[in-house]
Amino acid sequence: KQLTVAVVGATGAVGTTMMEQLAKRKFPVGKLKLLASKRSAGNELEFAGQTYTIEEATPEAFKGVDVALFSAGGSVSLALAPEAAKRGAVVIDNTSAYRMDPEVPLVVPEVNRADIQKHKGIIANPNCSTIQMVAAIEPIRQSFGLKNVIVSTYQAVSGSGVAAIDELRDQSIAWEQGKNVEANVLPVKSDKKHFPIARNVLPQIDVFTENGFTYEEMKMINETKKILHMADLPVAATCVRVPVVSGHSESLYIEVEQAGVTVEQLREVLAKAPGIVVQDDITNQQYPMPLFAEGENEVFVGRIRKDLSNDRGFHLWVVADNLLKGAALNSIQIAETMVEDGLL
Ligand code: A2P
Ligand code: 11C
Repeated sequence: KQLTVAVVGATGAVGTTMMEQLAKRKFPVGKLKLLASKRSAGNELEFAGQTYTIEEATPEAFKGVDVALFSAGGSVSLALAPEAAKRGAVVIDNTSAYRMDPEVPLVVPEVNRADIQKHKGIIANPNCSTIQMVAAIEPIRQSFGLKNVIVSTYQAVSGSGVAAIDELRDQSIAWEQGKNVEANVLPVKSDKKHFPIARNVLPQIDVFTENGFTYEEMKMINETKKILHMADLPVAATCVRVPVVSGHSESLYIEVEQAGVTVEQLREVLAKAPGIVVQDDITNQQYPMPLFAEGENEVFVGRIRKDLSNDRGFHLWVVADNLLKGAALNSIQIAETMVEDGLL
């Protein structure tokens, strides 16, 4: 069956990657609608060798759409996802707008595909840094139980959109030319101050919440509990932006329930898990790095070590392409799972 697919935010960093993935993975696209803001309406984009005209995203644009992939920011999703669902489309939303809504499944297919069944028109795609983390810890949880998670992230600028990628490039060129480095986008466009990302790291992703954690950190904490169905799991996160274009890296500390688990057992479980590649051979300096994860579908795990003071504690280094598994690819995998399960 050929489906009518809408991409909302088609001109953005994630929207563009969604279109590439639809073509590359041969998703059964019968008709494609490319939607963006009024500013882009009338412009043209290529998909699978054909030229498409971008339309403004309005409620009426979703008439006849089977599946709508949203990645145009939370306010666009809040305004238009219910309109799309009302018109019979299944919405797969890549923003944070509906993730914690108890009526909306939050899905990483390798981890909790059964949750899709309960959808009422909207399915949420988790935050990029959450997706790669739960993909790596779910197989460990299944085999050995899970007691605790502490994560520090090293996140690429593409997570903050096209403007942040441009800013890293412009600042790098300005520095090389001995010019003044201007900062207007990062850490958060809407916040009071901006700091350079070239030659720097920024310990702020998204704005701060009242408890001292940022929203990005709270997303990792709350989304992980929801996806794993572990409301009481202790999770802590520190999220940091680094001058990398694409590919989020994470230093994870986890504690498992079972005593006496070995590093070798962890490696074996991860090597067999769907969507995971173990790159862990320190004698040959083999470990995951974002530069080499760019363009790849898998979540890469390495530097697996047992904690030196806790028999149940393990350290891992987890890297994935934030625009692929972290966003566009996971959204398309949700749609593919629905086709497989006869839900689309
Ligand atoms: P546009 O290019 O027309 O502004 P990124 O996260 O990479 O910056 O991309 C944001 C995406 O969201 C772009 O495709 C952008 O389209 C789209 N977008 C922004 N505002 C709206 C809006 N009000 N309605 C629909 N799409 C929007
Ligand atoms: C970042 N994780 O790297 C963010 C981007 O909730 O989908 C994705 C924000 C989100 O800046």
